[in-house]
Amino acid sequence: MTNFDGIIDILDIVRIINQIMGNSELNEDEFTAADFNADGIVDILDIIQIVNYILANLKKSTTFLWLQLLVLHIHFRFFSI
Ligand SMILES: [Ca+2]
Repeated sequence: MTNFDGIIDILDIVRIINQIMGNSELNEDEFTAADFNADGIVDILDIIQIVNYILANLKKSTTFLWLQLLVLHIHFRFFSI
């Protein structure tokens, strides 16, 4: 489970996105933590599951709205032609 600072939050997602986009590298422990579904790959599916995990713990807040925008952005970035 993502545990860069002991809390799963937006910063973890940003770091994973940077890893996927090739902007930064996760170390071995971070990679293991980021591989949320434990399939040996850190990708968009892990981000979606992490976001869902966060949303399960957050309902109404500005963070929730921020995450919705982030998810829309991710979908556009990865799934648009
Ligand atoms: Ca994975």
